[in-house]
Amino acid sequence: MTIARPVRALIVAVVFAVCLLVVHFAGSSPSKASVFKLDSHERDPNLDPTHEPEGILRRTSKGYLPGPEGTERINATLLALVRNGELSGMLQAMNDLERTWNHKFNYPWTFFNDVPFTEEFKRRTRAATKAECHYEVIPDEHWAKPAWIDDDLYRESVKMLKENEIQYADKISYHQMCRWNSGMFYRHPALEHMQFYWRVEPKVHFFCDVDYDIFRYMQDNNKTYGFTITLYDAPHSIPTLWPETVKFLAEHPEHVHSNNAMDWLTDRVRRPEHNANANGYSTCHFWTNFEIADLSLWRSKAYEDYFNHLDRAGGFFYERWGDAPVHSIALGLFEDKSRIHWFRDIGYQHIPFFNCPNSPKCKGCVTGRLTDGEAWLNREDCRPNWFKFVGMG
Ligand SMILES: Nc1nc2c(ncn2[C@@H]2O[C@H](COP(=O)(O)OP(=O)(O)O)[C@@H](O)[C@H]2O)c(=O)[nH]1
Ligand SMILES: *[C@@H]1O[C@H](CO)[C@@H](O)[C@H](O)[C@H]1NC(C)=O
Ligand SMILES: *[C@@H]1O[C@H](CO)[C@@H](O)[C@H](O)[C@H]1NC(C)=O
Ligand SMILES: [Mg+2]
Repeated sequence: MTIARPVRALIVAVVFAVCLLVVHFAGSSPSKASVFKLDSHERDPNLDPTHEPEGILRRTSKGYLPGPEGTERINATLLALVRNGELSGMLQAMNDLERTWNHKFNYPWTFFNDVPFTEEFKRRTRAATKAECHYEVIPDEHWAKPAWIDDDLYRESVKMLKENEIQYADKISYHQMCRWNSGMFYRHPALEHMQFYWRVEPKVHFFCDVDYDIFRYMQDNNKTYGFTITLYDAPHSIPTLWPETVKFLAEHPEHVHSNNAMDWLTDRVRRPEHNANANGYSTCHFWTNFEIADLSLWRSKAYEDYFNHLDRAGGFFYERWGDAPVHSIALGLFEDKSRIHWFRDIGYQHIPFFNCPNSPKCKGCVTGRLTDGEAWLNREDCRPNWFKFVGMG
């Protein structure tokens, strides 16, 4: 059989292209994780149409219809704690996520508030999606300051936190919010049958079209936690969090996972502006305003014991323990680190930080740029530490 010359040329070109692809993807293997830099603009394999990992893409047209009867959806929800006064910021965040992802999958939204949502809030958020919306009031026993918190000690502590310039230290609702996000939200009856959630805050942005079912990806790949950005925390907001954790571990060594990320948690970092770490904890944490997680993490015996220990110690009020360091420490100690996934392909911003992949599917952010704020903010990024100890999985 003879092959016409243009066809031969085509075959040569295809072989050449395949070789290039092989070289490209061999070059982006996890072994290069330790040299990750923010300016390395690798194409994200999950966003690349020529390289969609088998099994994660289910672009069925009938399986994700809106409403309770969706056949392909698993038990998962988009979850937002939000105030009535943040309606416009919530609509903006919803519009971004609906446009880039959820209009293809129609996962329900569940909104939480410590007071009832207004009719206007419900009407306008309902109008922003084809998916179901649920509006839930947080029961007082999940939100109120616990009885064992001493008011005088709280007031004295706030003074000290303010001297150390800890933002929101004097806002009791901020402490309540951090505690609720740490150890309460998953106890709400509205989440009883849910397996996964994706946390969304008002005013955040999403930049990239993502064509696969993120929740199914978590399930199919045995992942329990997904993040986009990790940052260092202000050590003065959590001085006794790690010492309390060490006490807890002495009482409950059985909860520590054999494939833990302890070396990541205790990494000795050098940051001139924050003179080292928080009494043994590096302060590197998953930035939880973005969080995709399996609720069974928080419903586990390990986490229940840990949260109760922390809650009794009082640091959600006497200090300003955030749900980000609390979740991060728990994940680093009690979870198999290989089940934690960096969603490099989800373009995301919560002021003042971005996760911006290199892909034509992203619009509105600058590839690889961490912040459009002041230059020192770039030093807050600690993703390279995660990649160093755990890899890019
Ligand atoms: N309903 C309600 N939501 C709150 C309250 N405080 C904070 N939030 C929500 O909790 C999230 C984090 O609060 P935010 O002010 O963004 O804190 P920051 O991101 O740490 O600056 C946002 O989704 C807020 O809407 C509160 O008192 N009531
Ligand atoms: C999913 O939710 C339904 C009720 O909405 C429940 O019957 C079912 O058991 C749930 N599945 C899982 C795996 O939790
Ligand atoms: C998922 O991960 C857990 C924890 O490491 C492990 O025990 C389990 O075997 C894994 N399951 C699959 C299907 O790989
Ligand atoms: Mg916020």
